[in-house]
This record gives sequence, C-alpha cells and structure tokens, in this order.
Amino acid sequence: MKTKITTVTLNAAIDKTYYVPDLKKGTVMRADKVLSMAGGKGVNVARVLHQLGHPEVAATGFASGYNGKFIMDQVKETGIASEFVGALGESRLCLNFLDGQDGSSTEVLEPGPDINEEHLDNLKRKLRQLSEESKLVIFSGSIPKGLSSGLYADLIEISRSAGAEVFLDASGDPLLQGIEAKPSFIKPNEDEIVPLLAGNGQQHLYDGVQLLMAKGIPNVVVTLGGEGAVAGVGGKLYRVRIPKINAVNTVGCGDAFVAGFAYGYVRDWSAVECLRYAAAAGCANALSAVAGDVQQTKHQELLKQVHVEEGNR
Ligand code: TA6
Repeated sequence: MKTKITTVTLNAAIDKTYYVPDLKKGTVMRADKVLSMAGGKGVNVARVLHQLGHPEVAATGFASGYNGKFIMDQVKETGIASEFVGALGESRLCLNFLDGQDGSSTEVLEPGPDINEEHLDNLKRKLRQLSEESKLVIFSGSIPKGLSSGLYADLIEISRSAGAEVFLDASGDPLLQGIEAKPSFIKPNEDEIVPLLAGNGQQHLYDGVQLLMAKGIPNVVVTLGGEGAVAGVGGKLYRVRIPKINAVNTVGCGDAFVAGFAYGYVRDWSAVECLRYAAAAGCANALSAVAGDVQQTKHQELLKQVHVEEGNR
C-alpha cells in the first residue's frame, strides 16, 4: 500500500521573518532578529507532515538559483525527499515583518523565477513519477508569473491519472479553475466563498461550503483565524472551535492545517478526527517563531482543546 505524500510548491521560497521593534513605514528600521526557512505553502505542508510523524514525504515544484539551493538543502536536511526541478533566475524571498509593538505581521512576497516550456515539461514528468508513487499529492500556493492560471487543473489531472488523490490549497483564479478538476480537498479563504453566493455572515459560509461539496469536492474547509473553521466533509457540515492562544507568528497556520488534515485523511480517520488534528496543528504553528513549524508536544496539548461539532451553528 502507498504511504508517500508529495507536496507541490510551484513558487517555492525562502521565508524570512524579521523581528522589528517598532515597524514604521518610510523610516529606517533595524531588526532585532532574522529567521530564514525554506518555505512557500507546499514546503511548509511537507515540513509539518514530517514533524507530525508521517514517514514518507516528498516536496517538488520549481526551485532555482542560490535561493533554490538553500531551499533544497534545508528540505533534505529536514528528512523530506527534495524533488524540485530548476527554472531561470532566483527562487523568491517572502519577507514577513513582525512588529514588536502590536504583534502584527506585514508580508512582502517576491514574484519568483521565470519558467519556460522546458521547465514545465520537466515538472510534469517529475509529477507523474511522484504521483505514481504517492497516495496523496498536495498542491499549495500561488502560480509563478507567466504560467496559466489553469495550470493546477492540468496538474491535478496528471496526478489523478497516475493514481494519486489530490488536495488543492490555492486562491483566486487558480483555485476557481482548479475546482473544475475536482480535487478531494480545498481550503478557500472566507473572501473567496463570498463571490459564490449572495448575502453574508456565517450561514453564508456554510452555504458556500455546501455549494462546493455539491460541485463534487468532498472536503471543503474555510479557516477563520482565531475563530477556528467551518467545514464540509462527505456531505456533512462541521464547526471547528479552537482555544484562545498567544500567537507568536500566524504565517503558515493554514499550511499546518492542511498538513494535519492530510495526516488523518491518508489514515482514513473520521471527519471529526481529521479536523481536530488539523486545527491543533494550525494553532501549534502560531506558537512558533517561524512559518510552517509544529512541535509535537504543543500539538498534543492543543488537541485536547479543539472541539469539532457536526452542524451549521
Ligand atoms: O502560507 C504562508 C506562506 O507559505 C509563506 O510562507 C509564504 O511563503 C507565502 O505563504 C507564499 O504564498 P503564495 O500563495 O504566494 O505561494
């Protein structure tokens, strides 16, 4: 039986977190501390899956230049199979400025490298091979400039025809087009559900989730930051409630959520167990200084404090 989970990060990054005592636009600021981590959404998902104890995790996507080497080296050192393909120029830096005054986070994300037809063919070949070996393939994050926003739909088709199940965590057009390829899981943002239906409020979110399930997507989750999440799994609706925590850095919480859900999903856990595990992973990530980092002890502790109820209240 296959156990491998492959994550796909088309625009892999080095996530740099700057601790700035008092962030002020238009001034010169000196950072107290800087942390650098291999990132981009799929890389974060891979790292958290590994930290949660999933035995076989691979990461692919585009990585190039000095930054790409940093990303691939760190992925390998973590114990994740690095299966990236090259592109032209430098992989991007994603900068996150944490303000010491109010704890807010301000992100600046570079566009990323140039990708031509040959690079794309290499990625498709690599993806086909990894999908044959994998139980689940998770596509996460933005599509690099110059590539079609329908790309996820094509890649999902490749993975599925090679025998893997597929999760998609994207936004905007890549998500809307990717939905047409019916991935097994999506995690739209609250504001992406809004254009799907008229009206607003929480009931509206449940209607959006139901509509997406009716389109043939069995697992739909909308995370709501400190308010937890609403979800639709196998035709039923769920409300996920999380404890109040003192968040250190919320960047990567969504990725940790996806990793937690995937961990349970490939083990055929119930909807409630998958959602509980996922939400606890998201919360645990917020307690770490770096993006996409879940400590087992914190995760175990938080698991006891997450509550998942069936229904739309
Ligand atoms: O989810 C957080 C994060 O993965 C950051 O680490 C940063 O790299 C960013 O998202 C990239 O998102 P994007 O959607 O542009 O691929």
